[in-house]
Amino acid sequence: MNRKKFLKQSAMLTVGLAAVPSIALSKKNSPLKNNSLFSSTGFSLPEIPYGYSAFPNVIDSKTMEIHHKKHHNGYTNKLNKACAKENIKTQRIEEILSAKSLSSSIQNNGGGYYNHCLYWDILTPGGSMSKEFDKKITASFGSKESFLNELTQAAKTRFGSGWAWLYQDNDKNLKICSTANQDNPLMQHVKTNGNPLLGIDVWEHAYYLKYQNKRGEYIQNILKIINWEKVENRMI
Ligand code: MN3
Repeated sequence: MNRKKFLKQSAMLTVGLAAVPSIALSKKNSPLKNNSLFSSTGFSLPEIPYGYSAFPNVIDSKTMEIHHKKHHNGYTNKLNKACAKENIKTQRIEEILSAKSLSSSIQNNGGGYYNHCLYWDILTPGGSMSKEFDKKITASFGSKESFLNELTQAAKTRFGSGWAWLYQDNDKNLKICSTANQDNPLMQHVKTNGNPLLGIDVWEHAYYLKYQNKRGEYIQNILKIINWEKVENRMI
């Protein structure tokens, strides 16, 4: 990173946060919208605009409800506790997660908070890629089919709990990766560092009630309900 860019990015940070995000993060890019802001009560659990029963053939409503009300809510509460304990007052979760080093509590709960906000945000009952985004995907991965295959493989082969991602690396190239636990590409210790565009939760809690051990089927189905317009809009 050159000095000018470094200074520009440093200036974006809230005073007191001793870290620099490795990529420029725009407000437009946040999956969190107003939920991203700290208030006197901290981060809040975002609403799911389409409800728990929006995707009966892909994710059953019980899984959606437990995932949101229990898992995501748990990460939210623990993140707020960790922020209070560590005196973190920055406004945006993206900035917190881009810090040079993270406590395990912020890494796990901040990651869990952000990843699930993004996950809910990029699902929709029936979405399609714009021609322009389709072209970008084809230019980066050879074809839309090979892109979907590569993403599916990343999600299927992630050992244990974690996430598969479409992200932009720090040169803004479109890339696919997977991360363990609640890690994501915003985190500096993650080698595939960059700007997350799409995240697929492959923790068993995301699919086990409906699919049991068949993670592959869950992945195949969830790719049918991606809001590609939102994924595209997250590009920087
Ligand atoms: Mn989850």
